[in-house]
Amino acid sequence: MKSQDYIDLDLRFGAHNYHPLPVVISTAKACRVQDPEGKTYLDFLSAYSAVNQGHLHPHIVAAAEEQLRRVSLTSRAFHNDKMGPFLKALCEFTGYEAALPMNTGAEAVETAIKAARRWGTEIKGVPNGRQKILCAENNFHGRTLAAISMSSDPDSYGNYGPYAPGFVKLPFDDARAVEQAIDDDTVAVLVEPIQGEAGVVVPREGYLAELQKICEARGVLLVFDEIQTGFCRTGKRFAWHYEDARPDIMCLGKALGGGILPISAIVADTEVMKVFTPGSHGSTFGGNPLACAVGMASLEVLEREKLDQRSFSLGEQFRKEVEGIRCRSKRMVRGRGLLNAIVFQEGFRAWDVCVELKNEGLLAKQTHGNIIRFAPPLVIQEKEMEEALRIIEKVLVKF
Ligand code: IF1
Repeated sequence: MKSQDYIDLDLRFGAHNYHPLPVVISTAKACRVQDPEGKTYLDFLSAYSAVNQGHLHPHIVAAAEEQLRRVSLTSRAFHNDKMGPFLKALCEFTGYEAALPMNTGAEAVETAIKAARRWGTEIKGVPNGRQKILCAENNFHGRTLAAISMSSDPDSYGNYGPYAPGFVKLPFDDARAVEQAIDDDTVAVLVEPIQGEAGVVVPREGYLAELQKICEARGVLLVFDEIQTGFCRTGKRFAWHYEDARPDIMCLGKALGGGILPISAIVADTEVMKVFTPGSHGSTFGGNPLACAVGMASLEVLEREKLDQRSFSLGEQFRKEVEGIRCRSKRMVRGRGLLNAIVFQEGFRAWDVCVELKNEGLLAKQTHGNIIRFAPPLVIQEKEMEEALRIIEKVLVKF
């Protein structure tokens, strides 16, 4: 079958909840993917940062294969011999005392919300039902009902009411607004340290540290959603490391699964994590031995290959070179590490650029119509980065 045949099948038998670029991927290795016709592309999306380690990293594949010969799924009704070692490795990698494994990013966010609400009632003393969580406008925290109840994007939340109560949306990058909105019922502040879907919006320096100080002073938990920004994507292990603004809870996902399985978690210190008691939260698949083996290997790759440093230095190069490209419609290049975006003028159809980039052999996706996100696997080689920059220049000069 040809690419178009697969696209037709998707349209004929699938729900139309996406508008993908017209490209079909059938194989992949490291930074490159291939379509059924055999054309190869540089992957500059990395499944929205879930493939930081590169497609089918041999170390992660080997861990999965080995585990598939042992045991894949036990449920949490029993212990398994992979979860403990994985959680220990995750705590050491992140610098927290405890971790709670789930599957998708949205579930990690739900878990953080539940932890914060319980902490609010059981430790802080907020009456149950009154717990309030402050979040940011233009956030993206996933597709569950709680996550879309925080959303300010009608595409995400439209006609899905009634929404979950207890969330207050405040402007992003405005610590003063947070300070003023905190009241006796406030249990947490939840933000992305860099807003991904909003178009890679990097807050002013000092914002994250200010949030941390305000939350500490007012007895409110600080929760960072590092699902997209985490695991070396922004040039540090976590985006909050730029400001040493340690949150009380981190939501983790995407690259924790090394591009192989959905693996998510929250990490926190025991003081917070102890609010979970038997029966109060869980998942059939969370903490399964296959996921734990893959998660552990994913962390090992990030650490051994120093992907934080690669991401940092290649990101500097990327932004510098893209800033230098002559393109009439380009307004701004922004980002950290290898999470970057080109912002075009208002009303510009970035989709057309993505189609041209695809034709030239590079895959990237627009957000908000006039912004393109560029997020290659962090294992990208210098030569591949140069190849990508030549393609981006060749296409951008036409716009
Ligand atoms: C889609 C966006 C990126 C996330 C943050 C939680 C989640 C995500 C900060 C939920 C997920 C994904 C979802 C994916 C597209 C993608 C995305 F454009 F929608 F916003 F990356 F930028 N917190 N983001 O970015 O994680 O439950 O999906 O595992 O198609 O919805 P999930």
